[in-house]
Amino acid sequence: MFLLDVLAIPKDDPIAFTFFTGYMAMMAASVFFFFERGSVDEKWKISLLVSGLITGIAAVHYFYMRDYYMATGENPTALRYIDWTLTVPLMCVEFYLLTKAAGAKMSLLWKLILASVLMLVAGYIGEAFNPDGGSTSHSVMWGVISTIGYIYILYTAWFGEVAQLASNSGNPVVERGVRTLAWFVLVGWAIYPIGYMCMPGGWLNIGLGWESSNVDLFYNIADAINKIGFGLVVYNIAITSTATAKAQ
Ligand SMILES: *C/C=C(C)/C=C/C=C(C)/C=C/C1=C(C)CCCC1(C)C
Repeated sequence: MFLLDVLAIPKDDPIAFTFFTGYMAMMAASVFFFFERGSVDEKWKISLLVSGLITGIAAVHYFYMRDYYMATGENPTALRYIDWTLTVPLMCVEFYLLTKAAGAKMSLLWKLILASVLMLVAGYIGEAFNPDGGSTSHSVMWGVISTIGYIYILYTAWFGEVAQLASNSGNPVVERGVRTLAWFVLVGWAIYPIGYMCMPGGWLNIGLGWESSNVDLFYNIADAINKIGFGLVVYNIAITSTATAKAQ
């Protein structure tokens, strides 16, 4: 039964397909980031470790989420939010580590983590406690509260402390890298609220007349872009800075 399900993945079920490929991609990315720690300067090793932890934590959750989805056909909402509760704060740690040399304080990290917690707790209530059949008012209310946390992170990355520290760092590699990460937060992270609106009762679900939920399709694609992409940007900053330092 399970084997047949797995064999049927590519042709019948795009959501299952993305759970399967998401799992493999996250695992491969972790191996890459862990091994590449050996190619960068000492001070960048911790950033690559965090990149590998983000994709590694996601890989383990994808392993379980895929099985949960295959067995029940339902969204693995709790596993999804446990994953994000661990990985989004680690992405905040990446911002902190990149701007630390320019003077970032622990308070910056805590503010970003607090905003992530608001964003994720509200999102979880919006999804997990959405009444059967889907309530539009419930999902909109908690979606709006969640968006406050998201906008705070977005603002900090583009105009607030993170952006200011990066531009004061005097390191063009860090400045450009942090700007690229800010683009990920603006464009890549925006896929999540779009996915959220695909749940029963959500605006897109109603607007497009979908019978079922396509939430996981959006979340899986967004996770691959954001977790692996974010890690690759950090890797690029580390490897470029290492090469520049060696040339001097
Ligand atoms: C690796 C996981 C990441 C980067 C997850 C990011 C998640 C978000 C940016 C979620 C945002 C949401 C809103 C802005 C409103 C609706 C509820 C959420 C939680 C889907």
